[in-house]
Amino acid sequence: MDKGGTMPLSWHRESKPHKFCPGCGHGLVLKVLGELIDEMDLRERLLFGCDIGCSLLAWNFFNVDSVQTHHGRTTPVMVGLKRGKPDMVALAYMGDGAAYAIGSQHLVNAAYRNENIFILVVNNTVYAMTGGQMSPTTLAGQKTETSPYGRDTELAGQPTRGAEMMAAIAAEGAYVARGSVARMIQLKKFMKKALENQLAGRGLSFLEALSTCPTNWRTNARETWRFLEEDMAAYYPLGELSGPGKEVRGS
Ligand SMILES: Cc1ncc(C[n+]2csc(CCOP(=O)(O)OP(=O)(O)O)c2C)c(N)n1
Ligand code: SF4
Ligand SMILES: [Mg+2]
Repeated sequence: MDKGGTMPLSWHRESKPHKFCPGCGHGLVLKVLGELIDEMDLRERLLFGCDIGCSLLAWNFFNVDSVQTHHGRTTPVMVGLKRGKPDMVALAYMGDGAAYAIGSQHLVNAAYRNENIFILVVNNTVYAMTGGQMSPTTLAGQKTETSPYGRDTELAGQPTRGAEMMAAIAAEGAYVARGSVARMIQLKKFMKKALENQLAGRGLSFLEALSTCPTNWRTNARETWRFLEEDMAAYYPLGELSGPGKEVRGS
């Protein structure tokens, strides 16, 4: 601030208001990422790939090189960019629908090949951008636009535990964790370790962030947070699943 209390002009040029709904978790995940871009001096090195879904609202949010692709294809696009530009830090940012439905083959192949990229999945249990349809991570019994009586696991199967799937495939050196926007300090620690893993050239880094979508959940603030902290965290335990010095699950 200058003495008159106004912001320097450069701040106005470099920051933008976000476009997420009030109470959305995407903004919290990106806040952590933004802090780490500055703290780890990544602004000139980061390749930010975002997917289709509400994640794409971040495509001009950071002053870094960015690219947007469709439904989980952000993973192979970032693999290609990283192979071509190994000194850059490649981040594929996507939702649960993109990652675990149409893009799941790319996750599996990236894990088997231990690609040296960072995949960050924001799990809000729905296809949010298109109006809140059931996604692979919709909880058993959870009501959505396409499961108005609640997810029937006899018909739709059990919700996908993506971090567990990735940890089961992950090679030596891969980093796999699950955090939550309800635990910002832990989320930042996990995200930093994921970025450090790539910088050390150890291979795949995968972080799932449990997140909120009050617009499609149709929840007030109290029920939004309760669903995140109780229902989601019970089925999707927080912690590190793979990697050096991992924290005990559920901590
Ligand atoms: C091939 C293809 N199928 C479907 C769509 C429609 N579509 C756009 S965003 C979206 C939902 C994305 O959900 P998710 O990945 O969980 O991200 P969120 O919006 O929840 O953050 C869908 C189904 C599309 N754009 N392309
Ligand atoms: S629809 Fe849901 S995920 Fe998308 S911006 Fe709104 S609250 Fe966030
Ligand atoms: Mg989603």
